[in-house]
Amino acid sequence: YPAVYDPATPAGSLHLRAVEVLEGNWTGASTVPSRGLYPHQWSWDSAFIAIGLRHVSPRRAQTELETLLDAQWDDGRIPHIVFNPSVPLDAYFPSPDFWRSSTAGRAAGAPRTVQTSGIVQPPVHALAAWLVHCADPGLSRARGFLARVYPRLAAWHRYLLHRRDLGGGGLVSVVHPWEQGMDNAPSWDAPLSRITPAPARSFRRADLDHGAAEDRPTDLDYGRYVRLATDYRDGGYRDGPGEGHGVGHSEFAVEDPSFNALLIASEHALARIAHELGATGTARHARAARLTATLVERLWDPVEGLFFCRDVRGGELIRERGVSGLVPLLLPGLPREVAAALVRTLRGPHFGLGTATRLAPSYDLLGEAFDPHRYWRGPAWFNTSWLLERGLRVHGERSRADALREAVLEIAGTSEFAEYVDPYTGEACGTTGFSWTAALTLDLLH
Ligand code: 9YW
Repeated sequence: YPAVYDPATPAGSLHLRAVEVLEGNWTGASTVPSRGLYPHQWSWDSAFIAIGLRHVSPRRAQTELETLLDAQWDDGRIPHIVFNPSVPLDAYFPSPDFWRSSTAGRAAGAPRTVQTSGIVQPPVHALAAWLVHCADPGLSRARGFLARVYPRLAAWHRYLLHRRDLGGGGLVSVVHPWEQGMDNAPSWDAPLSRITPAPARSFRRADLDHGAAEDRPTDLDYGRYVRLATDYRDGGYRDGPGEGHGVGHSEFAVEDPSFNALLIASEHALARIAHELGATGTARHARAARLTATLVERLWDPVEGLFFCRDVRGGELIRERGVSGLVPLLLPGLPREVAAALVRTLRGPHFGLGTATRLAPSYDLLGEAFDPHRYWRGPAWFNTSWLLERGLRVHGERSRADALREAVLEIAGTSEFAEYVDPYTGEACGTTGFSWTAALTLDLLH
């Protein structure tokens, strides 16, 4: 296939190339994010992958989600990684012998037959399940797809809302930067600075075998990631006293706008799923509306026109401008003035969409920590662009949504479906042949 995306060639070739990426990354029961760097199944990757895969094979898209849900813990958590037992232990760090899910996670109900991590990732799954169903309702009904996944997704949301409300204000907290999915975002710098890093020699990073060191998190970041994960594991992956309200054990607890917005979007999807299965779904829509109000109350800054993370330990908003603060645009129930302000911020000097950039950067272009190549500290990612495209459309910003869609399709093609790109030039960073980039390209082509 052509090495460079040529807008003159039919969109079909982009479609074929995206399908080839997903074929190449399919293992028989799920899709790896990328062959070299990420050789297992990742939670929110699988949700985005299923959203694209549904246009190619609704059956495989269902399987993708079912495989992930088969690794769900009894307490309802969906682990952030499901390990492939045929991959050598040293291919990815932290490996199953670090997480020790089947022993350390016993009390929390980790599965016995499959090895997983013990932390979570953003809850995009109910949204994905609903979209997968919609791609082929006949097949979905024939296989009882929604009836099987609904109780699991409901348990997942229950876990988050009951065990992870560490701030006690109704929102979910993450206890590790990996849980939020934007691993080294500058928003984590302040809460992470309190964490004593694990000694560099106590672990071996496998990511540097595949990615350029200057595109990846630093060793100091990794030392802190390892410390937090070790402490969580050694505490049996317990989340806190009693029902989980209050700060609990974790030294790191942050309410993140993107994580919570995705939960709310998924709660709306769960309401639709409930309705399809014969219930009303009204209670779930009402809960999603209440959560939207809580999100605005706790994390919205009207002066900045942006949502910020809340450091539950320190009790304050973390005033770093990240793409995570724009993701709530996805929510249909957002107050009109909040949505309008988010669109202005997206186009303004800090994110520059439509002027300085064509895809939103992961972090403030004017921020002190901005680095156009380093992972979540500046580069543009395709999943966040997909979420913002949806958000613009939901709030009636049709021409801006169209422009963002065009940019995603073009840059996904020219970058060989990169993991992330320089937000100014579109130059590929990280790995190429990245599954969610290919999957979300397919979704936007349909
Ligand atoms: C890592 C798999 C994952 C994504 C995360 C991303 C990265 C893993 O890759 O984390 O080793 O750094 O930050 O969002 O799910 O694609």
